[in-house]
Amino acid sequence: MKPRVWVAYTGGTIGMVPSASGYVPAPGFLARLRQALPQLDAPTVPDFELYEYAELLDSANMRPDDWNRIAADIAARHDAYDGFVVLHGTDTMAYTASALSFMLEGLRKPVILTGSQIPLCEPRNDARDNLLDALILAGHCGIAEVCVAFNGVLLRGNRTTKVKAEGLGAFESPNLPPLAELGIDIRIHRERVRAPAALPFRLRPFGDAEVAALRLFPGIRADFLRRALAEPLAGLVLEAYGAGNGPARDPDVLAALTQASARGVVIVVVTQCLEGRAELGTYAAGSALAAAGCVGGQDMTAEAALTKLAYLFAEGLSAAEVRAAIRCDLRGELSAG
Ligand code: ASN
Repeated sequence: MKPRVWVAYTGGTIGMVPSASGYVPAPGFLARLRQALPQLDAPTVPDFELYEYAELLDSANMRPDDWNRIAADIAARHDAYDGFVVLHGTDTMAYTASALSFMLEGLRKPVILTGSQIPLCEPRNDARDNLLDALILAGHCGIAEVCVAFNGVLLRGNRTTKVKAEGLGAFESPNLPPLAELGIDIRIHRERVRAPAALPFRLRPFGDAEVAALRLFPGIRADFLRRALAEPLAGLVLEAYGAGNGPARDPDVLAALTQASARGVVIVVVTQCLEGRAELGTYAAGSALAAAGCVGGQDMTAEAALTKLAYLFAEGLSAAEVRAAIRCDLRGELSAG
């Protein structure tokens, strides 16, 4: 019997059509898909059911309530299908993949996000291959993780970041090699795949704790930082330089961070670099951030750090508990230093 895959079509370029103001998401994707892809009936392609969301989004419009909806829809069907595909825009796919990885605790099935850089309606497109790869992986790979399948690689979702606005290889996971490579054969690197958690499957929806991200830049002013850190902010991902360094020469900036941390704002430092980790003790300019109460996010992406903060606050943890948990590997989102 063929495996059964549930496909959620949320929008994104993959299903877009041209309009006067540029590409827009369009309903009726299943019919267009069947027409464009006669191979869908091939014996190697799983059976699938496609669910089209009522409001199809350019993923630039995705919000945490959309993540909650997608997670709840997968959770409701977790036991009934062999795997899941989420068709999604590329702009915020790394955020949704990271969010789903935290929300779907004890996941037992593959959840594969994909999309494309060129819509299916164009004669030259990457939609066809990405979609077929995602369907086949969801039905057959046996990887019980939230992943991104794109341009011939399968990446752990919460390690993924969008690295190209125009190229077809839009995603990389710079701190973790791919879980699988799709060449002539599909090569799965089983040693990189996480075993399912010992916990039973459970949905962990996000609440409304306010979390945000801010990229440091030379000349950042303390009053700007103070406004960003003002109530009701619960957590901030501070994208710092290199190994987790900041403008330690500016006592007002350090005071703004120290005061916010003392009020209970959790400030997680990640690196602006694509590769490597934020370790706050490497330079004095990083130790000063630690002294101001910030925690090093190690080699997490900014996307993973932001959604992990949202997840931990939704679990009802105190600021001290969130600071401790943020450094723990919960879903394969970080490597121990
Ligand atoms: N703006 C599009 C989106 O994120 C980009 C894409 O999917 N390639 O929905």
